[in-house]
Amino acid sequence: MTDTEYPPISEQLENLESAREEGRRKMDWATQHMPICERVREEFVANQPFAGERIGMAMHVEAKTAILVETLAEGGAEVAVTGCNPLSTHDDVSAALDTHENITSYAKRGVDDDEYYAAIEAVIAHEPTVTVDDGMDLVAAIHEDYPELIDGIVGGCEETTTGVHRLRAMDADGALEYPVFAVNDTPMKRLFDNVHGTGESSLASIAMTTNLSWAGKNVVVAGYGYCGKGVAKKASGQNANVIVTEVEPRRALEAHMEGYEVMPMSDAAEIGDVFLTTTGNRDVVIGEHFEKMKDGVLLANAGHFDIEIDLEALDDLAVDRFEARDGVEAYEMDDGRKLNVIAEGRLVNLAAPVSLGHPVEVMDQSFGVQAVCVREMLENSDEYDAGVHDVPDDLDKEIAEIKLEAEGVDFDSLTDTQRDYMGSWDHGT
Ligand code: RBV
Repeated sequence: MTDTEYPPISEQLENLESAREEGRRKMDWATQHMPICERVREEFVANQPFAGERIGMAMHVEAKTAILVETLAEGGAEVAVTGCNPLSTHDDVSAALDTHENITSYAKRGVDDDEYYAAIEAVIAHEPTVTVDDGMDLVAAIHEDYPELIDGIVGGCEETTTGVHRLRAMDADGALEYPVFAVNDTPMKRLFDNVHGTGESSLASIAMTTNLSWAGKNVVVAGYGYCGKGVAKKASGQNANVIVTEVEPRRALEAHMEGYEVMPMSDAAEIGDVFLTTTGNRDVVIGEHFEKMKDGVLLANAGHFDIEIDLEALDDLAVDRFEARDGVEAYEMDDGRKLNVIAEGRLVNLAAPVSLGHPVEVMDQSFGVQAVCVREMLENSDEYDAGVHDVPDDLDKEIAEIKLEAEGVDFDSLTDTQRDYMGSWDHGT
């Protein structure tokens, strides 16, 4: 492995031994609830599909992600990993990972922009043959600053909606020079992770951070994609009155037919108690909205980047700001109203001090898909040209079947007659 200037986590922490122990304890807990990754790991240990490969990763480095990292390393890869958000890393887990002989972890919580990108460069210095990204920062850095490495890269995998969106834009510009799987877009990922994972973990993080109730609140959910649907459903399940804002007419109608109030953000701003953005876009809650908001509102973001709530505008409007609680910054307006921003407007389910990310069970599914996608990319690299690729459906089904078996859920299969019927067109009344 190449020496890099940015040091691995083990060279950055005091109390390294106790950090490693605590990180390992968190991973031991997670793995007990990750039967898919366990099964895939057994297969990888036996077959060593990644022998001789170098995998570079930029993800939320906490216990569940660590299980994916280990799963890949135990399949024979050398893995270099860093964070994909300055606040989502658990240093103890990062330290525990870094003890593995095939893993180098550069992830550290609370890094500034320079350190964040230095750690990404440190991963790239390992000259990965495969990249695994959450948000596309690795792919972007390689294309912009290290294009000479692209020839040696077999392909990549992308975890999240925003990353896939960026990759598709890059592909449309003809700028994406190696194949990448859109892991986010599989049913086993987005119907569970985006919906249930985002819904449960965002609400849990906000509740734990504020100690406030959902019941009886007006909760404004910006964006009714998969994540917004999850947040709206779970908030409604906690007895909140849910208001949805949307820009896409069919999604707005879907939300309306689901029983939510739908209105523009400029109207919702006046009545919301909690605002939760899930759009993946920028400037969703802006100056004119802050001016109308009630005293004491909570503002949080569950989208990948911290640009959905315009914090610069909020800061300009504020006459004072202070840390109201751990993870809560209060912005005081000149009329005395206080607007409370949670986790600096970064994705709240991972970036608040108490956040733990999505629940273990859904990440087992997402990371199970990731693991078999890395295997597929290396096994059948000839089949994938530069560009964004859908994950083969059989791989996604393989993960679903492992999960159902682990849950002890049996299900039906088609008879031959049924299969013939479904494949034929010559039947009618
Ligand atoms: N996510 N990871 C976690 N490791 O705890 N929680 C959520 C974790 C992923 C999720 O798959 C989503 O697509 C992405 O984070 C957004 O950055």
